[in-house]
Amino acid sequence: TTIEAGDRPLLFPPGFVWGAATAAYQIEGAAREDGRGPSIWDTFARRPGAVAGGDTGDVACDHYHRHRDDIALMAELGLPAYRFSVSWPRVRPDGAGPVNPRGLAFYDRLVDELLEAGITPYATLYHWDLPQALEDRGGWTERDTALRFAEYAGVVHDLLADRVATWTTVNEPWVAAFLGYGSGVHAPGRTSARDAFRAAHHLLLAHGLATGVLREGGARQISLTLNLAPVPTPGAPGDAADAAADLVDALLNRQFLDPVLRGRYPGPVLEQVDRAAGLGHIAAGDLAVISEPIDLLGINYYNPTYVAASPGAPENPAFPGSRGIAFLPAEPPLTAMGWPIDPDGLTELLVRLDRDYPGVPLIVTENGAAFDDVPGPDGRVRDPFRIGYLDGHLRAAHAALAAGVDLRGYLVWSLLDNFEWAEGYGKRFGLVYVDYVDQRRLPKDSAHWFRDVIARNGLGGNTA
Ligand code: GBH
Repeated sequence: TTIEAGDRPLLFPPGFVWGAATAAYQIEGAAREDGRGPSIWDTFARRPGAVAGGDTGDVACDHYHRHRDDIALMAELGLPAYRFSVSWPRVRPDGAGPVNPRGLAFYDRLVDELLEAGITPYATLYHWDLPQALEDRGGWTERDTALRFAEYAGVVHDLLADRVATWTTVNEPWVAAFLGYGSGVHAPGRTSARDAFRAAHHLLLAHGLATGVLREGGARQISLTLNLAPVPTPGAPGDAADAAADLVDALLNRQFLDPVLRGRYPGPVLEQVDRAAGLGHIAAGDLAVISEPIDLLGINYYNPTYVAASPGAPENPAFPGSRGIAFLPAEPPLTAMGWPIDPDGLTELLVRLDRDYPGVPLIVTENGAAFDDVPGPDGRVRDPFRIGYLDGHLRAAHAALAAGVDLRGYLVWSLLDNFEWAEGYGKRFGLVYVDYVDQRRLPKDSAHWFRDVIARNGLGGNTA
């Protein structure tokens, strides 16, 4: 971000939703309490070498016990909205048997406390913590898991529908399918293109079936959240580089956007599915279910994906069919994850979605960055890079609004430092620093900065 850009005050539309996000397994802890069943992440985290440092979500931020204090903190930080996820194995420990009232009661209390604090809850039903019992029966590679998900969605919706207006069915099905079942970097750690494509379809089906259940229950704000990224075309139309970018874009973005918003799979995706898995798992009528109208599309944006044609390159297991495509190393500036910082990619993405899939309101459900945050002796956490990252991406979001995109809100990933999946606790995305020794919360400079952004509904410029 240049100094000139930083000087320009920018206001967001009235009613624009500001907030922060978390996910159950990443913050709750209390993994064996009140009847919670094991999830695939409990199992995976115990696999030697799967998670950095051997970290697990057993305790995490202990949010299960500290939710009152955490909500008080959110109120202090002036957050109008909070996106959390519901743990399926807390609500229905083995995924298919009896519902666990004590697990449900936690979300009942959480939502009441949020509303008492004046914070609007945004509930996500699946953020990757599949009940292990369902994985033992095939997990997302089996159609049955989608049917069980729809039942679970109905149970949670029945409980909270009177207080929660906005629902997200599934978070980032690409990650759940292709990192969980393709590259094996995430739970359940399987490595098969066939399994990954089947998982992707069943996650989409789960979304569609749950959308039907929620709609029947009267829900009026139904969404799903996708991890989307521009895949810049390095070459001329039709050349090898352009074809490489198109395939990666199809697998990462259109594989999910097209079924949900157009009722069909893109051709290049179907070709890869057919090659790796056959088409037998895609039943007649599935795409009609998957394309049930949604009211809002959630976008998690971190960075673009850069590729080039490279004849000798081996297949990237997260992108079946990608033999001959190189995934280019990121260029600085980088976050602590090694991810590039490219706010223009967010504008490009939002403008493209508005153009290619018109009529669906958009919300950024995650955007943020990990940096090597360290509290000073005064307990203050100075995180100028995070402020710069968020400032740049808010300007990018504003540019999309100015171009006419119907963007309804922006939620920071994350409220708290938390269990960063395969990276464990070493990578810190929070607006609030968490000391994992004593569970102390320290709002970083970025948290105070964001409170001011929210208070004036935009960026004030350097002198404001
Ligand atoms: C989100 O995932 C999650 O929803 C959240 O739980 C998590 O903590 C947060 O982001 C930070 O990681 O092209 O193979 O290199 C982010 C998922 C990460 C998906 C980077 C695509 C690049 C995959 N994205 N990623 S690859």
